[in-house]
Amino acid sequence: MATTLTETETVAAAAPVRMDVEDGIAIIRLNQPGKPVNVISAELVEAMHDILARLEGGGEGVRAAVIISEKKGTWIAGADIEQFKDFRTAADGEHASREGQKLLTRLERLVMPTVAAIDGAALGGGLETALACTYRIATDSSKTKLGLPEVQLGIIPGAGGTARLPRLIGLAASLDLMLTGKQLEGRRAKSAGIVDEVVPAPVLLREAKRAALDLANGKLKPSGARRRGSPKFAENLPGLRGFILRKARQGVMSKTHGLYPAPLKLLEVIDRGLDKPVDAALELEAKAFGELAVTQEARSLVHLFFASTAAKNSAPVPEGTKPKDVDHIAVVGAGFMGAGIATVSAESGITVRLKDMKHEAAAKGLRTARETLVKRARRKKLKPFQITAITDRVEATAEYTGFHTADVVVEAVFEELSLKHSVIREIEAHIGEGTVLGSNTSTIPITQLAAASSRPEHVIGLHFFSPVDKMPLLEIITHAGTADWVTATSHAYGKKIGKTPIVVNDSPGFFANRILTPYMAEAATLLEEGVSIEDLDRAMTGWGYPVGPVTLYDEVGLDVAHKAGKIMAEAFADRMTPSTVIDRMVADGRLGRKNGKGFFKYGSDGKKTEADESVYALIGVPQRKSMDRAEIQDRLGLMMVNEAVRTLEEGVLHSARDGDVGAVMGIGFPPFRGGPFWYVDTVGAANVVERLRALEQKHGKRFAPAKMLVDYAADGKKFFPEG
Ligand code: T1G
Repeated sequence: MATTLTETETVAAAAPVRMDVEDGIAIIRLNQPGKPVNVISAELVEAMHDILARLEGGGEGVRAAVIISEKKGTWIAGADIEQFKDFRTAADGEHASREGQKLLTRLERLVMPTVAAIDGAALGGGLETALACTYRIATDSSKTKLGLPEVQLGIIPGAGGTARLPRLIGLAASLDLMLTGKQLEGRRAKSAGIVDEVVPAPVLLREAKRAALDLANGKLKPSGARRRGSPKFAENLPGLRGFILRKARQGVMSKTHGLYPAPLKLLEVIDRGLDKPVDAALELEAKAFGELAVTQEARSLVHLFFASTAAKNSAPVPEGTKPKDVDHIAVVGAGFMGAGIATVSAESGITVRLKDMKHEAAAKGLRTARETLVKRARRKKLKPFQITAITDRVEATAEYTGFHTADVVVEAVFEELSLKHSVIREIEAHIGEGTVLGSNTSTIPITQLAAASSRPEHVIGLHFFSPVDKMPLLEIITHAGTADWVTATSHAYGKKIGKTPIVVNDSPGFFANRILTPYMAEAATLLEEGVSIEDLDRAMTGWGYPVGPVTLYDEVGLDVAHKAGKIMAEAFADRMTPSTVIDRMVADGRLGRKNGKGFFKYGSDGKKTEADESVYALIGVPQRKSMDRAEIQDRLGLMMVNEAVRTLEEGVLHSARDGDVGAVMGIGFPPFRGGPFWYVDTVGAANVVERLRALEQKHGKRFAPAKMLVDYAADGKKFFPEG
């Protein structure tokens, strides 16, 4: 019997928050309708003001309040980032920040104690809400994450975080959190002094109510109470604060080359606000928030946030295509990549058979996996006891036994077509109908691999990036015959292991290497023209890449780049003809960091030291010449952007959105530029075409702008018209 909701029930159901009074305690329950997470939207702010008015009014026998979420996995994921798109002026942003601050200051000034009962993500405005409460209890769930990641969106905390966090945990600790955007699990948040208690999720509400009553009865003192209002005593020692801020600034400059305004603004706001009353510090925060929220950097990073969550949450398959669950996989080839794939899969709860020709080789792969985990535990990204639990999920073997139970098999053997063909045949002799057969090839067309398969519809490219545990992108490559359930299952597998998957259509180099190759080839050409190794790398890190192209050659391995370069030159001879530089380097036995001989010299610790001057004679350019940094940046940067547009034009990419995610997360395209397509929209297609034409004039046809770019320039079109 369908029940029709009364008008009040409908309104209540649609409300993002409601309050019930239980045993003299107000239980404020968050549950944003129609969204998988709770965010601080205008509706939530309004509804919370109504609740605070009721509590300020007293009269319901309420002695304390608990704020808890009814949504699994998130407490509050921060302000509604969607709203940032509507900011037209700095004043718009400042106003939104002031509104958030007003609400949380009102919460903080409630006469009764308030307890934040946190299970799931409490990020940005979510953590700021908790900081305005008297007491914080978090669960020990792995989904519970606390942090202020605003700088990753090109902004700063705007609802009091820059004032309340330093006053709670001190300057240095709060800077570490706010400048990195790192997210802490419950126990680490407790040891950092952010939360007062950590409890198992099932008893969260009971413990929160107990704490609320104990606070009301004066039986419990919030641990932060002693410190509230003044930074950690020691940090007030003359000069120490200045030292902390100077160090932090140096760290920001070396990491960002000053290309990201938010972290620098954050340091300024905190420094100027720390000695002021909270209200004055909040004013500084709101003003800075507004200014940053309308910067191009912030718009690009917000674009990337939504582009990456959308790529993560939707695969280009017909509606209703059901992915298979992936609980057990097998990896063939226990080298650096194979071991990495086994590690991230086991870390996500998947059991793994790691196979190699010989058992020793497979066992070596397992050791590599353990070493990776030990390093992560050292960086406190993992608890030591978890290492054994994870490696216990990986079984090293030289046999194909057990492969028939695998949901996915990933082939990660040496990049050689005939070898991959024989391995595919071997695997298929041991797997059933329902198993996805993925290849970690980085350049060989999947169509060519599927040609060796008796079930080509099961074959798909699963292109991981090195190092697998750090690189967030998984490039999934379908060939014309790949079945939709195989694509959907591969996408779901990628999301399950914490990767951001993009799905592209088969083509030499797929998307990532396709746009990286002409960029790298142009770098080699500039070396040949006499530009120095340092100038090249400095120009491109100065444009926002994490490392320069020459360093990247040594990192990837000159033999790998040489092999990939040849495959790509065959497919795109008009613009990817490799210069002889790499031939000569490889012929001279220079493979890069892996054998300590490349464009750079390496110390006994394997770390890069300086450019190896002897390279110039080897590549036949005794004379160096200086080149305008902007020209270097244009020749390399626009090569990549232009090629990206071609991949959309040709249908390799399903969307410009995926292109931006793939370029930033896979090959280090500068995030503050939003990706190649967002970059074109930012500077204008006409501007890019004009610069390419100028380069084409001077340096040849390889700079000819893609047709789609010329059309967009002519029609004034954008890849993201909604901006
Ligand atoms: N605003 C708007 N939408 C959001 C959102 C947010 N803050 N967080 C998530 N979503 C959407 C997301 O786009 C996706 O949409 C869906 O929710 C599920 O997300 C004042 C100003 C919380 C850890 O930076 O890190 O607070 O694709 O797939 O993997 O100082 O989302 O389904 O349509 O990512 O379980 C600071 C951002 C904001 C946190 C959940 N907060 N979110 O991960 O789900 S700035 C953040 C996340 C701020 C204050 C300032 C993650 C998550 P769709 P999902 P998930």
